[in-house]
Amino acid sequence: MDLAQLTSDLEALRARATGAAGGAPDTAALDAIELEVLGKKGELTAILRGIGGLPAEDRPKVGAIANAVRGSVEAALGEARARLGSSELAARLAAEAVDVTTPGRPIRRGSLHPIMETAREISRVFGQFGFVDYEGPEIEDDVTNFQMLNIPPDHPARDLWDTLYVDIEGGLLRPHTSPGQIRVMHAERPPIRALLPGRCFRYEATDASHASEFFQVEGLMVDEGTNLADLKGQLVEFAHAMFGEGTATRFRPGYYPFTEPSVAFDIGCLVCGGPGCPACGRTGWMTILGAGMVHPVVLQYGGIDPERYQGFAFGMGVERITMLRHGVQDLRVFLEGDLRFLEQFR
Ligand code: 2NL
Repeated sequence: MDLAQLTSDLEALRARATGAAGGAPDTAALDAIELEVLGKKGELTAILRGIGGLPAEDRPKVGAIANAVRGSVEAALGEARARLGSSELAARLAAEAVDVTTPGRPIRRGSLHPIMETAREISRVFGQFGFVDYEGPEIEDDVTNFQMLNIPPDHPARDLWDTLYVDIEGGLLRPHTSPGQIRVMHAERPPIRALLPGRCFRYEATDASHASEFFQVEGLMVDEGTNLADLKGQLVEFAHAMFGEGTATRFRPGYYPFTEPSVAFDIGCLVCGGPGCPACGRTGWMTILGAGMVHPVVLQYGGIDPERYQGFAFGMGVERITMLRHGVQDLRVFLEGDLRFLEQFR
């Protein structure tokens, strides 16, 4: 190996490597050239291995040429990198561009079940009269559910509710929300305006108007001098808010063991507006709730002095109210979770 041969090899490498850098299609090709030519195991290193066979005075000359070759190749690579890098960035920006004017994909939103929607509307209307929502437990005890509501163990009124009992001593699934109001009376001092929405349970054969699970909303107002006219006034306002201002109303005698006197509250039939209709049994009236003045004994059980305070209470089935509002004939559709039905209420 002599000086002339090494020099020409180095010059040939410079020409080939700078030419390759100039013609490289992308930056990955430049990385490959850099490794092949300038890398630890690259061609430049391979040529310089021949330096050992040269006379000592020639070695620095070859070293100087080798450094110059390295410099030219690095410069050519750097120049090509700058050129290719910016066109690659431009290509990537073009390929990955987002069209911000494309319409968005709609998000499927859930909606309230019609029963819950009605329960909230009832709460909203009575909320305007100052009633506040409360909750009671779904598993109740016999004392709160029956005895404190003036329904003793042998009272025939117990036949009105076919109660489901659970495996807890004295425990049952509440068949109405009234025991929750007993709990409100124990927890609060008058004046009380409590609304109690909640799920109730009865041993029931399911048909178009009965289910073993259903919702009630119950109201309780206790204050000095609360009377039947207060009850009637609020129920009429409620009926107008719920079913329309022009809705006819009727207040008539009823019976519950925990109220005295007790009333049934009707609205004019929404289907026929008069006699001769199957929806209201041809009477022109549909009962929407039961109510009455809280029995003095029940006030006493609630820890309230009936000589000083009086109260009214009312209770309604949310399924029934929802059926009347939306013209639904069979309450089983509320339990089935069929989206074709439920999506109509979105
Ligand atoms: C109905 C009738 C009613 C009550 C519920 C009540 C609660 C207490 C005291 C007195 Cl703590 N009364 N609640 C009163 C009358 C009627 O519900 O048919 N509900 C579906």
